[in-house]
Amino acid sequence: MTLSVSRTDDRGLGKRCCCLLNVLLLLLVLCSFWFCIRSDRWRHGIPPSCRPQGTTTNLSIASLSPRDHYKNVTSQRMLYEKPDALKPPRTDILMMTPWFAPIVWNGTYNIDVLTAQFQQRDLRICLTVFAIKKYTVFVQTFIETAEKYFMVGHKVTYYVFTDHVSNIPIMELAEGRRLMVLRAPTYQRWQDVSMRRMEILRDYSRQRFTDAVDYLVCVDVDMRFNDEVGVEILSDLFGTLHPGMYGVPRKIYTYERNPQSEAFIPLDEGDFYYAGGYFGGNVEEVYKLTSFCHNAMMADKAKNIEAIWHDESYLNKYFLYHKPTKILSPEYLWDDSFGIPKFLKRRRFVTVPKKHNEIRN
Ligand code: 48C
Repeated sequence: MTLSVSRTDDRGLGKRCCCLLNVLLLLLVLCSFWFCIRSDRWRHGIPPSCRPQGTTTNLSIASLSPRDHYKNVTSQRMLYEKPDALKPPRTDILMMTPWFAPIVWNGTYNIDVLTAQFQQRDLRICLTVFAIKKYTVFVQTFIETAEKYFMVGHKVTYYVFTDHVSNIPIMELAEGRRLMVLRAPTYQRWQDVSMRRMEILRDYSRQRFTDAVDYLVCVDVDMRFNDEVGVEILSDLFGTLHPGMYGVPRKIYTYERNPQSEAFIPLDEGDFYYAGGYFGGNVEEVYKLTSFCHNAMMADKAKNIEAIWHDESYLNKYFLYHKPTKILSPEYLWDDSFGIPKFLKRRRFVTVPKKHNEIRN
């Protein structure tokens, strides 16, 4: 069968092709015009702090506070041992992650140099804890030991979230230190109390901390400070190695393994196992972390799923795909029931012994 196309058909076909081409051209022009409009609106529609790199912002350099000008920090004359480029200060532990985030261990940094740098930035540090129901009993020891060891000499505001404001003791604080007691809702299950911390930290990061805080440090309250914790921990986004999981293969990590859960991590993935009781960073990063964790928990809750270690499971999922810029060693969150291994030169923040079933119910 031959396919014949007559002349009149030829002309008709030619006209149709020409119209089609015109329509396509018009569509192309309209689309590219629309795209230009959209992308411009997208760029100016998001808050300055979230703008992609390289976009023009209306934030004039002069308006940045000294705290923002990290590069304006200078060092003064100081005497200390020269670092040796060929001999690391410690060889018994990992000092740096594969993505160049420092892991903070005693003996691997010079606190005087770091303090001199941070001191010039006049930092406002916020330490947050939740003391809901019976956990108010831990606040006194927590604050007393923080006064002795946590960021001594720097401006620190304690934010204590509680359902019993009257149970929080009035305490004498050093100069430059404040205690804010804020009401927080309570929940029947201790797991919910623990998980809902992410929601409250998200809301405060967005509404209150933005202009009042430079770094957030979010920790468990049933703990006490036992040794110095200084500016060495500060970074845009930091987590802490869990005291029970620092030396095991990734498939042993107690990640959430249910593929239906938002906290799911497969057996062949995972860098470290991070403790739920100690994380922080700048306000924007903590906002993103807490927002992710809360949204993920709510999505699981809607499917009647709760991750194996609650907020800690969602935190680990977040850190897997949003790598922390610094990691604290288990010196910063230790449980003496694990003994004192050789590599553990300092125990800076330790659990307070308690009978879990009594204190939680
Ligand atoms: O404040 C409470 N009250 C509770 O009844 C249960 C948990 N909490 C908060 O969540 C405390 O701030 C706890 O430190 C934290 C959950 N962490 C723990 O219970 C252990 N440190 C694992």
